[in-house]
Amino acid sequence: MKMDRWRASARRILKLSSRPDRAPRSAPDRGNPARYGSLHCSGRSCRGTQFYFGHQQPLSVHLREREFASGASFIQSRWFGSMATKIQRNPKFATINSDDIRYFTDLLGDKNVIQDEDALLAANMDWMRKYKGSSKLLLLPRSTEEVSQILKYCNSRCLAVVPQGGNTGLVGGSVPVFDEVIVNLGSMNKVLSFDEVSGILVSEAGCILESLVNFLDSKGFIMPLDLGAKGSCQIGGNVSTNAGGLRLLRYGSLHANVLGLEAVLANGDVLDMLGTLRKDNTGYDLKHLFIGSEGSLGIVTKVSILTPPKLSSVNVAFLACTDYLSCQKLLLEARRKLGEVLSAFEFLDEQAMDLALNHLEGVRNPLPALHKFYVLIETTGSDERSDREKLEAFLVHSMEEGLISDGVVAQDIQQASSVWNIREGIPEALMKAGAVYKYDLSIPVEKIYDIVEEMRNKLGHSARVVGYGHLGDGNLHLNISCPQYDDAVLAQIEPFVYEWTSKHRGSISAEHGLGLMKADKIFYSKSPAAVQLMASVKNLLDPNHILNPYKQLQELIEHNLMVKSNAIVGKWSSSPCRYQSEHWLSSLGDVIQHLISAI
Ligand code: FAD
Ligand code: 2HG
Ligand code: ZN
Repeated sequence: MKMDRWRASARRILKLSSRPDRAPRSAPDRGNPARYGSLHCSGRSCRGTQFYFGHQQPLSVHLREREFASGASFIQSRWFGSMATKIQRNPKFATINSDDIRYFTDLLGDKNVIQDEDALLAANMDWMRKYKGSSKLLLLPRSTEEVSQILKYCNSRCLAVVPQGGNTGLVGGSVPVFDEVIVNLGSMNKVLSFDEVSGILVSEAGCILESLVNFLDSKGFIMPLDLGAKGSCQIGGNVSTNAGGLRLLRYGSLHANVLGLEAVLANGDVLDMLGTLRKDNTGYDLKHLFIGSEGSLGIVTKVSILTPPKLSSVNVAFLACTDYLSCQKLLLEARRKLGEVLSAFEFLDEQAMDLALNHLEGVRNPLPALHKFYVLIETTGSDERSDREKLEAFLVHSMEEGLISDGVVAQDIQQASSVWNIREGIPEALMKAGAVYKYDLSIPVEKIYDIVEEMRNKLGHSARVVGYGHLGDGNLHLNISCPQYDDAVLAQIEPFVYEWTSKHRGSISAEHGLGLMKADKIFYSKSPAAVQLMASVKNLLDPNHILNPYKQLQELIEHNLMVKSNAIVGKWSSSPCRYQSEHWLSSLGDVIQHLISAI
């Protein structure tokens, strides 16, 4: 019976000692359109996700073009958006002229100054095909000095700039809103040094994450960060979004692993913080400002990162649970019983599994039936026998306690990969299923699934509500999938989802950032005083606000500040959360005053 089945499975646990790193999920053939070549890795390192969908309908180009021609943009249109905010182009920004092109061509050479429409199309549009800008210029610098010259020039001309990495961001931060100059770091892709004793890697910001993974693999190390977009995202983009991913549970966030970085400020100054020390308490640790600042404070050009050694034994289990409470208890049990070998604890619900099975090529259910919840557990350690025994004991105990209703343990690297493919493929499956409203929430673990259920009750049959994510980190990916975008559905989701999260002391952005999607939502998760200080930092480092305009808190600074902030504060005061403090409420006027006077 089930118990026997488990025991049988547990006996068959296979160590993956010879190839501990799982193979990246193979990229489906998406009829890759023309794209600026330097951003592609080649050969083996390209097996991770590459983000083009041959099957997708092209954007409704005529509509888009009309919108952009009118000078105002529905940032997210009815079909591609999650809010109907209309943002006007800021007239203070200059538009590109022939002198500018001449300057950039002299600086970078013809082939690194891209004006070709096809190449620009890819750079103007995000991975979800939800946000589309109308930039006429893509620059591909090859050195810090070139980045510095670009920014110095743009600052002097008041040309707005969007720093871009692999363009895999999920909040619209990596693409222009209007005609901002795109500065893509893809040509700055060299590993600069690797210390095999300390495991400290120094690289340029444009290195694709998977290329670094492959480089380190040959040295017996791994990256402390792993995510489904590894085949395209760049380390500079990862740092700028403070990407979390699948290993955060074990190795911590990039704030813990990035030892130093080099960044170019808006005025072209190069800030050298490229330390390689584990400990350095001399003054403020300024690199942290750039980790997660989404291109709003400077362009990250080099990164120094602490990498852990590759361990010899990896096990992957895919388990079924009958309810969410069992997933929670299983997490507690995994922490207790697997302790230091636990390297991932991911969960997905039945809806997520159904999407993966129906939309991903070559994915099949490793279990004979469908279940309400699934948990993917990975252990990574150095003692094969003891790791195996630990996992076995954990599985048997969890089965006896009724926490698991079924499950499998990968017998080899292929099986481990195919289980990981299910989890990593969910964003792609969602894209294939139609329109999707994405929310990336930090919520106390015991409450995580409540929002999924509440949303389901609210939306009824009008949409499919999908819950999955990094349960070990308290990070839910709430996705609402519909055949097409519909403002009526959106009105039921927002602001409810943000208010709910704020009420439960969560964060409205666990790991994806604010970008354009949540440019005016920061107050749901941060106090006015904190936002005020952020605005001061922004004003100090980028006084002309040329870096990534309309995104993050800049939208608050530049547009409709009073109205939006007051509206949000109204919501705070009606929710029993920490933002109810009268002091904060009364200080908002000062915040606004300060922000306005700072412009
Ligand atoms: P981009 O998308 O190009 O840019 C993201 C932001 O960083 C933008 O605001 C941009 O302006 C800024 N930026 C980029 N490069 C620089 C630079 N050098 N200097 C300054 N600013 C810069 N995210 C997670 O956190 N965890 C996940 O598990 C995860 N899984 C994903 C799975 C899939 C399939 C996809 C498509 C995305 C996933 N993401 C995940 C989101 C995304 O991959 C990450 O945010 C990633 O870190 C973005 O890197 P990028 O190089 O693509 O940056
Ligand atoms: C993941 O964990 C990514 O797969 C994407 O962060 C999350 O699609 C999403 O909502
Ligand atoms: Zn994630």
